[in-house]
Amino acid sequence: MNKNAKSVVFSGVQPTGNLHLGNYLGAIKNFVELQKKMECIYCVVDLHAITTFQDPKELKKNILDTTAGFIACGIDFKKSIIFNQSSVSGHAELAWIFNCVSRVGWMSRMTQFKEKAGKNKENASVGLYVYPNLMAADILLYKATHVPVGDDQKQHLELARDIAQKFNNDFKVKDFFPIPEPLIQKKLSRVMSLRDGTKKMSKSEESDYARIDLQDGEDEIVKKIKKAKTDSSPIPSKIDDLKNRPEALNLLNIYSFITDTTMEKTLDKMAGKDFSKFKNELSDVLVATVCPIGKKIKELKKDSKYLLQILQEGANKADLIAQKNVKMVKEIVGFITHQ
Ligand code: AQP
Repeated sequence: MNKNAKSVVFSGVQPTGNLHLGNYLGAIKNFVELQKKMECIYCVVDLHAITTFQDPKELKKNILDTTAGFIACGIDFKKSIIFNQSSVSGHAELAWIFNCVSRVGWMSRMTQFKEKAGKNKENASVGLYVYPNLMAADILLYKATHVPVGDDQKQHLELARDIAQKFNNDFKVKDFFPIPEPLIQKKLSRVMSLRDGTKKMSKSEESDYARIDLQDGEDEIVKKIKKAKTDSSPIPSKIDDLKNRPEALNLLNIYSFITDTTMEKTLDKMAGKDFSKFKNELSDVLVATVCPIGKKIKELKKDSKYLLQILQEGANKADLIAQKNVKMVKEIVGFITHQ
């Protein structure tokens, strides 16, 4: 990375449903930490959301709920910029230019498209296919240098790096776009589904029992953890013995991460116990972490005017940076720009 580039953090969350434990531990917790030391821009990525059909009324509600989630988790809108993506036109403009920089071969390697499109690829939206180019535009529109994401977004971020590099090379503008660095939680990069430890916890998973929503109350959390899939063996004493036990590994990982201990220490404490005892302790730490956030989200949701005002102010600030950078990009590309 160019050593002179100013550190700027950008990340986004799709308003496609309720925020869950995976979003929080994998990404948003890191957003909160980063605002202590860097300039941060956090976006509710509604343009990404419509790559799969969203009911318009539901989408509006989800944009506000995600904004409430950001604030309830600890993002300070006075320090960091919070806004919704579609209110800054630079995202769509730069995405088009990147559609022309990015290569079809690069797109066809993206595993998330294959997973989300499923068997019926012909019927997936074109937007879903070029989604990673829009994500590159989101980041590079602000010349962001650091991107906190969950491990599932690593491949998209590599593509953003390739696009930045190709743009700089093609147009001979060395260092114009920084090459953004992913910031992925080392200890817990991917929270897995409570029903299937080989799949990530996700908003779009049909079963509610697959995830802990940040708005779940104590009873729901206890019930979901009780029902979480495990196996019949007791908790082992060695990490290696968790190799073929994805559900057990996931629950122990979540516990270790939230209690800020190493997996070794967790296993020292829990080895030999059966899962029902461990699940009680896991529920306790989850209730203590999640319920205060959920309570705050519910309070904030009552005041949509307040949330709209935060988004409006954030959009104004983001747009100032975006317009300046889009103008420069247009000039580099050879477009005629006007005052
Ligand atoms: N299970 C997860 N573990 C760790 N990190 C996760 N993230 C999402 N799920 C997990 C991270 O959260 C940020 C926001 O993700 P997103 O909502 O914009 O998109 P997504 O990854 O597609 O999330 P979902 O929940 O799976 O949504 P749907 O079901 O709508 O596709 C990202 O940084 C992501 O890595």
